[in-house]
Amino acid sequence: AKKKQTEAETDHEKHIFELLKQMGMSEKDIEADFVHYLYNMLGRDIESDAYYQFKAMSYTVRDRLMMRWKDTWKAYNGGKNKKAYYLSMEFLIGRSLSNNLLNLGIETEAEKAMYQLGGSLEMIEEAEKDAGLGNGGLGRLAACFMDSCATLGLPVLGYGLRYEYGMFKQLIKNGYQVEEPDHWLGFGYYPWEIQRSEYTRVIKFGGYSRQFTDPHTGELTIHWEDAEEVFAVPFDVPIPGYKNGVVNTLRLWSAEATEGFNLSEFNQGSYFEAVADKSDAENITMVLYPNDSSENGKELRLRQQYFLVSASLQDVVCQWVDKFGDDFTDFAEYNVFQLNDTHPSLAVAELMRILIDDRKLHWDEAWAIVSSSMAYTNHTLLPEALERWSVSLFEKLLPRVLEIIYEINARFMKQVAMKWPGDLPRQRRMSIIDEHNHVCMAYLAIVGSFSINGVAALHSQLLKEGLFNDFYQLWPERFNNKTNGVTQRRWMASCNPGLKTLLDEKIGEKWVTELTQLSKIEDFVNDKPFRQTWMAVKRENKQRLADLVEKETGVKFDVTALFDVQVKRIHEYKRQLLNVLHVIHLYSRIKRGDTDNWTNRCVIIGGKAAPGYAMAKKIIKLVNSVADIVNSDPDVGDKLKLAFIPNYRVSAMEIIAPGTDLSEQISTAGKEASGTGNMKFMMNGAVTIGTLDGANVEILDAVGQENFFLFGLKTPEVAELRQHYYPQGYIDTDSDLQAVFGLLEAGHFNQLEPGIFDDIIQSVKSPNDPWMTLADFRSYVEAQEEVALAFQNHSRWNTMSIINSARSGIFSTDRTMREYNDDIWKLKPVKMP
Ligand code: B1N
Repeated sequence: AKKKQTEAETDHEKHIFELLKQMGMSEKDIEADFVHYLYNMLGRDIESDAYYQFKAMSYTVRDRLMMRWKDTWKAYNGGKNKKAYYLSMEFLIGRSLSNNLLNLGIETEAEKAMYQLGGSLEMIEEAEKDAGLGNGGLGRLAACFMDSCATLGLPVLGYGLRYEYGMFKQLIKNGYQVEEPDHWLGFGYYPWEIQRSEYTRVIKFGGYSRQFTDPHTGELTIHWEDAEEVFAVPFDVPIPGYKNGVVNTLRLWSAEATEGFNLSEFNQGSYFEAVADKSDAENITMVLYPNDSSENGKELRLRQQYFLVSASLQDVVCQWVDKFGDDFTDFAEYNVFQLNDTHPSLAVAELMRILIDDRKLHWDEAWAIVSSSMAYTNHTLLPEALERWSVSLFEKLLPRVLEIIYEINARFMKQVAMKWPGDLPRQRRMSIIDEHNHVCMAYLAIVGSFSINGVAALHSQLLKEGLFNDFYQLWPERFNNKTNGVTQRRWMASCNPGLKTLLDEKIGEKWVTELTQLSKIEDFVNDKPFRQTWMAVKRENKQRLADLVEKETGVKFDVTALFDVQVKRIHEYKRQLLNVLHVIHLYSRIKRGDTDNWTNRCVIIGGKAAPGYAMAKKIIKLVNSVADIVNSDPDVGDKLKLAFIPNYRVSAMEIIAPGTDLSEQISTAGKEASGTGNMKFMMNGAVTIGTLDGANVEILDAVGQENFFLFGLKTPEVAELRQHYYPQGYIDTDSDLQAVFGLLEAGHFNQLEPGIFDDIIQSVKSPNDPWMTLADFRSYVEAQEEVALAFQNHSRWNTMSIINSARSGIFSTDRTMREYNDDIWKLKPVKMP
């Protein structure tokens, strides 16, 4: 009877699935559903704000993902399949509507549907707010990874946090950055997400840990008592693969107070206070910390990290137990966790805690599982970005987790002593607990992981030689490189329709899932009509960018000029200052009439500064101040323009990258782990001016010296020069530099605000300037002169542009994900019917 019943159920299910699968993809179906959502569900009409129309279209598209999503989930969870979990504090998704339409293959249908209704798809796509749940490269990389995994059919789940407020909105007032909260959810929900309260997990903080011996069995167990508890509620976001029927999941956790939160206060009769205190719990996922590459050290940040890690690991372990009970013998063969930097590195200790305290495994069994299921990616060498949390904060917030970290360290220290007997300095250097009583999160991650990778060849090399050298000597086999990439679906196909049309016509559509196909366009490098269209596409994209600049800043760009662009977070190591010094140098040349054979240039700088990073904020002010003078000087005219684009974000880059001629990647050698903007520019036919840093090294390798403007010191030269760096020497021997500092020090750009740039001037002139800006000035100016000459030869520039794009095939995250999978995850891709 039971069997009959289940058969009947599956029959019903089949029937339901048949009904759902009739979800049509035609223009008419889309039109009907759009109208249904707009009028019936949202209670709006076709005249209403574009934002509601965007929502209606998103629901329409999401409907068409649901069955695929369910089927994919089934394919992953049906048998016993290995899965990977990408744990990340950031997923910088940006907009999703156009991306999801592209991946479903129904862009044209949606366009026609909107046209029928008298609307425009483009307009409603632009009404979508960016999901800015990340700071910069690290967060955007996670989003590109998700897109590629879905496209490759890899069973990878993203785990992150559903911040109420994402990356702040940057306004520019009187040239200064002003931050405004980014309430990206608007009123209500994100249209792409599905709340799944049934998978809510409970997260503990505080209290104390107590050993407990069972009076009957004598068994020792550990209890984490008197903790405050917070709910982690998951919201799932669908991640469709490109036209392959796969829909992967990004699961974002949101904090909610438990009913029992502050129960003691309730019991003491402080009803009002107890309810008001609910906000303490819910604050955990209130806001993204806006620091890129710098440590923050705030208690709430540690809470966020533990909240993410504990919720995600409980989620995975509970699903395991539901299916296989308490048998964990082959858990590590079927589960692998990729840690996106050290931010989720508490996972090492938390999985130990879950396995030992909750699942009653012995230490050695648990450690064997943990240390063969964790893999750690490092994203920075900057010492100021390395996370260290004080032991006292741990004692207060995560007492039980700290005990486990102590035990991990004690056992690890024994191992170090065995390998290097008597080498106390080394033991001190390698201890997870440092001499200032801080937990070094990178060391915890390394000790607990079977794979440790950097994000570009140079970066991975420097990790082995420098920062993690002791660990490399102990475990050389754990270290590997995985050069970053970007997804060509968003960063070419979706954001550069002109280029897509040209490529599809010339080499077919295969490049969309196999980017190395781009090399085929080199066959057309001498084909006249192709070259002309290539240039025309670039011209059109430059016009789009010029329109954006004018709208945002009022500055008018001449599209025949060289568009010279540096967009990224503002940081001294990225050297936006070097760029500004060059602009001042050009301005000074114009003023003294040194303009023979001149190339007109429009310089764009954009990026956010961490709100507490005073020097970065001052650099923004300097850019704006120089821009004011340069752009209003009639002597300058079209020869030179400078614009600071406010509120740089994913959706802005979708216009900026296609419209750029020259990509500025000018960090001090050895400081930029990889960079990914450099790849987006390259794909879209920009030529790079750059140092030998991060992935620039590999870009140069791919395009050759003749298609890249290389300048500056190399990493070992930077290290060597540090010993005797004397910046005044460069000024004394370089009249151009003297002219630049002459203007700066005379207050030419800040006549109404005297002295405001003194700290900037001092910092670059200081022998302690870690970024050695002046050391690279001459060589940068010379490289820029070559750029200017090359650009005058339209034909030569066009060839360089084509070659840069043609050879960008290796910088697809499809390649990156294949490498992660081949070397680290070892997942079986699924094929959906
Ligand atoms: O990660 C990117 C790289 O391409 C960049 O070179 C690198 O700078 C960036 C703390 C970071 N490294 N570290 C961070 C972000 C947030 C935070 O709170 C550090 N971001 C990077 C992708 O590999």
